[in-house]
Amino acid sequence: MDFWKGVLNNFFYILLLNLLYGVLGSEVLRPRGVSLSRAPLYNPEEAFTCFDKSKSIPFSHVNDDYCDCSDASDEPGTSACPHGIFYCVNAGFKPMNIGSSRVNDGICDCCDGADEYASGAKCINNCVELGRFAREKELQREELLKAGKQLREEFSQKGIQEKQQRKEKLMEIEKNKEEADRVKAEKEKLKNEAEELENTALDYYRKLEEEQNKQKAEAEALKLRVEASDAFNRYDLDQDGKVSFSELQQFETFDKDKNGEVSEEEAKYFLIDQEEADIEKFVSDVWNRIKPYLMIESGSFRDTKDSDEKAVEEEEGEFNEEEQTEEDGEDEEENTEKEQQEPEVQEESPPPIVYDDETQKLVDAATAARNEFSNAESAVKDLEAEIRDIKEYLEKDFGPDEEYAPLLGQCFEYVDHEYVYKLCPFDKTVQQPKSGSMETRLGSWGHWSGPDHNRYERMTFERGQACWNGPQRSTVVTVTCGSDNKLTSVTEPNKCEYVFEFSTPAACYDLARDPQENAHDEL
Ligand code: MAN
Repeated sequence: MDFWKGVLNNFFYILLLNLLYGVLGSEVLRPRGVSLSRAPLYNPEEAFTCFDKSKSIPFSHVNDDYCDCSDASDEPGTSACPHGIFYCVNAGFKPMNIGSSRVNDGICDCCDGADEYASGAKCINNCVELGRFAREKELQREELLKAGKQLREEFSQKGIQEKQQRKEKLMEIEKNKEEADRVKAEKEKLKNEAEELENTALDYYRKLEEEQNKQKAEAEALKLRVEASDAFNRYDLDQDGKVSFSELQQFETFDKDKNGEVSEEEAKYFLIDQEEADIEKFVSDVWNRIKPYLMIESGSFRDTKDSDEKAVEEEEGEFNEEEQTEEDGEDEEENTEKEQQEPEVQEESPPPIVYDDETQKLVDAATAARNEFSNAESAVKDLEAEIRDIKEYLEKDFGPDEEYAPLLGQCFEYVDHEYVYKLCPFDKTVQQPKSGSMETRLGSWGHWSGPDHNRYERMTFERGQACWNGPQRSTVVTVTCGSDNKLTSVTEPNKCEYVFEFSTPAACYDLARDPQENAHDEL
């Protein structure tokens, strides 16, 4: 019975509310601080039940400045509950929820001043003014959106067209590449055939050359041995089959430092730091050390450096070791090089090989076939590079309608007191000191990084130049609707992390607006 009474009471109460709403517009009788949508939950004819159902209290306890409900629902219009919500009607502007602790705290939070009904604060109701201002703003925003959307449409058309053109071009190039591959394969076959013939024909000449080289090497080795043996006999003064350092001391040639006498050290140097050498040792090692000195003496040592200069340098390297300090390592290296230095005997260069007519024709044919193959090969490579570029372009995410495509290839600047910043969409962000010195890369194009509902509202550029003692530089670009493409602000909230703000018609979408902004039910 009680239940039906309650339903009826509620029904009449709601009917009454609706009637009043019809008469007074949005002014509906409800406890202070309660929103229109929650008004039916406060029925003066009934006990009030806390929203969390934890308690029922007489209706007279609602807004009695004593907190009964743990969810604060019984005190929407006072500051009695710690976490209550006070609803400002703000007629003429937009309604607002504020924390109930701000009720009667002497500060006007609601534009209609409703939150300060008992504090004595002199609040001015400026809701109408704010509403007008907001509507003007909204109008401007709509106009901007309208103009921007028109431009966005143009951008999008351009972007779609660009991709279409590239798709067509790609098909054409892929066809050309099929042909180029075919030509390349054909030219490769011809080249292989020509090279096989050339190889067979050249085999004879290669063997001939090998034979000649072998003979030449043998002759040279023999010559060297004869030379070395002659010298051995010359230096083996006592003819005991060994050349000793004391024998070498008799020859001026070995006076390396030219001080008028051949020291023991100097003589031993030529014997590879030994006391003496037999004929075998002399031929294989000692002669190689002596020969350049003899050649210098006779003036037949041809070298890039003046031979005297070289001799002096060698002396210094070898005998002034005490003077050497820091440059020791380098000099050692040079000495080793010098020790191994062979005299460059002036030889006549061998006459160029002259092939018989038949072979020459095969060589020419193979050279021509190689050239043709190499041309065919680079034609394929060029086409491959073109295909790669186009595919890379086609894979780029220029927005849902390709509207960001026209930004590729353009850069936008922002100048602050110290730097010129540049945003080159899909490429890079940079910073250049106004003094004109080197650019610093603040990031290379990474990806769109906006929230799920619109990932195109943010761009991320990453892997920029490393920061001193820090991370690599990076940039986040927030993208908003604007009547033209413009980099409007640059900040560096954290060291080497840059935030750019960029406005562009490409971002003039019709997105569902913030629900908070749509809460104009009591305007
Ligand atoms: C340069 C600029 C700055 C950056 C410092 C970090 O001066 O790139 O933006 O903060 O380097 O050392």
